[in-house]
Amino acid sequence: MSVLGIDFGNENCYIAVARAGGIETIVNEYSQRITPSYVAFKENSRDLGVSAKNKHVTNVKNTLFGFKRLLGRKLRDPAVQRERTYLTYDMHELSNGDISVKTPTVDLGHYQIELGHSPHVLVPIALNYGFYKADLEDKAKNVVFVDIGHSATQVSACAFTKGQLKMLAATWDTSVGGRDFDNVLVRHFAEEFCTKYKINTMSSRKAVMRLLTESEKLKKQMSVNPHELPLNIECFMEDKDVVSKMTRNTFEELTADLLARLEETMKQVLQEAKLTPSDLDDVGIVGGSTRMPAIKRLIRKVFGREPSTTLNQDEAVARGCCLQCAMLSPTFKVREFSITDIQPYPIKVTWDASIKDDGEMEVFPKFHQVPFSKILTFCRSKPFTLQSSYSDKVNVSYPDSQIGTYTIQKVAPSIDGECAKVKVELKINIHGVFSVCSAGMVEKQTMDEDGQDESENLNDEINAPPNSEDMGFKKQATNDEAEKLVKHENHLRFYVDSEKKQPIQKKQKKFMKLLELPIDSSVSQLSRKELDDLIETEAKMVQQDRMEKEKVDAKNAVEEYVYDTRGQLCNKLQKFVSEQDRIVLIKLLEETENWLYDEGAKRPKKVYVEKLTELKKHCHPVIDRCHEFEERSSVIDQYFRSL
Ligand code: ATP
Ligand code: MG
Ligand code: K
Repeated sequence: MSVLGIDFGNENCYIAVARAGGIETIVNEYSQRITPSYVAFKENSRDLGVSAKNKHVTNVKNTLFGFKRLLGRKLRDPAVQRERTYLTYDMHELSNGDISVKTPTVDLGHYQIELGHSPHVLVPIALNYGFYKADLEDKAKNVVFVDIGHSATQVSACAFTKGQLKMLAATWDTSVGGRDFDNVLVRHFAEEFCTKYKINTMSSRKAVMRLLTESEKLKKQMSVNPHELPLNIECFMEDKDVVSKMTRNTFEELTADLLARLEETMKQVLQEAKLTPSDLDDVGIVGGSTRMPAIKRLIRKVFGREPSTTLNQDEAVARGCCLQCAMLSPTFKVREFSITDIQPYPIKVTWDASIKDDGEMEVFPKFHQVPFSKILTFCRSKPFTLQSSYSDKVNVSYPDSQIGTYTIQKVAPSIDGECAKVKVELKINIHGVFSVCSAGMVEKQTMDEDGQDESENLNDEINAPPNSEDMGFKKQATNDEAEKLVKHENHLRFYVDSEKKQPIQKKQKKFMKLLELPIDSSVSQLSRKELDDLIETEAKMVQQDRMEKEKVDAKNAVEEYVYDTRGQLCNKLQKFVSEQDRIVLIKLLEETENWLYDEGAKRPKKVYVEKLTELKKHCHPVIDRCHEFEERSSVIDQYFRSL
């Protein structure tokens, strides 16, 4: 079993794997650790990563990129409309509002993902930081992490103690990333070219793309060089070459409002975590854009210290994810390191309100510790429905604040006709995903002390499971004894009557048994079937990509053989073939070359394999004679040298 960590960035992906010796970032087919998050669709196959990005300009409409920020959103979502300005492919609306992109290979509908967990990406970074730190003590060390990538910015504050990481607060701004700095340059130069060369850059998609590429290059150069740097693009538009220049100072002036927004996000994290710069022990930076000197300066200004270089700026996320995964995996034995995350958005549940009951409750306030579960008790005599949603609509960056609907089934009145007590467990798991995970109906039972061994577990000291909280009754209860939860190893849940103050020697014990109830959950996510269909589509495309690659390889092999053998026939093979045969062979090779460019350009793999076999049949006798001669000479050579 492999353990992987993937940093799926808006612009770049990194993948780390756990090996016996530790965690390693793996390389792509170009031996690079960085792989662009690009997929290009062609008629029969796809290009992924580097080759897709390199050919973007020539395959504008069918090259998909920047799709991370579209995940889980409908086409009409304002955030998607904002993204459109960065993209070069067309998006369409499916009947359910989902985004679809038409490509030659396949119609890609359905981008979907769990809502709003982007800040959680900071946990792996922090883990990757703290896990290897030898100087953690009982006294907490406070560390801020800043991740500024291509499309967004995230900042978090954590407290580290020995073997423990606790998230304190997180802030983020999905509207400032490296690409926004590039776009400031694009707009600036486009304006300049308009007056200087009378060309309208924005009217040509290709021109914008070229200017964007050059602007990003210039931005990176400015990170290391404060002096005036040139921008040259030959044959930019209307056969005109364009030239311009910029200094780091000018660039920082032009991007002042982006920098101000970043400063705000950084300051906010201190407020939320109730920390001052003097409480901090370190500041870690990740993401490509934190290489900008202006951003390093901002960090010094807000946090009062030099950003540290402990983390691998580009690979920290993938490596941290991999480490976290290794901890969860039974295959790897990893030193214990406890992680407490926080829930970025407050979550509430609502239900059919009844008398003296407002029908809603915020169960997980903003920055509540995660993982965590809470128990609500309802008094009901028939099935009922709960709804969960994000309660702070303004700050959740999704138009739909709904999370899910959960119907607690098989609820029936108790034997004495009263409504039954139903315990519902609400949970946010280690991945930050909310669910109504279990429900149970309390049944009264009596049992003889000596008759049952389960009673051993029902001692007076009842421990609630870690990371959980009983929220008590959510409706005026007819029978309002307080109850405590006991969780047995086998997941059966029992409730003990807390009135049971009598000595333990009592002959008969009255206690409650919890009868598990089925929950019908509907959350906005792909159904199993939809997911399986997508997996199947992907498997087909992988298969097709492989077949296409084999075909191209087979064709290249023919082409290579033609060039190689023809070259040799005019060279070292010449003396091993009669002139008459040589002319015939060269003609055969030339015909094959023409065929490759003409009717042989697009044939199945089999045809190329057969073609190569055919060529070899004709040419190999000559090549074999040559080899034989060479071998013989080498043996004779060696013999003479050994004398
Ligand atoms: P996101 O985290 O938003 O999903 P990402 O993880 O794909 O995006 P990164 O790979 O962290 O993004 O960073 C890419 C960004 O960093 C690009 O905008 C790139 O221009 C910028 N960048 C990389 N190197 C430098 C540099 N030397 N100076 C300035 N910016 C840089
Ligand atoms: Mg990133
Ligand atoms: K493990």
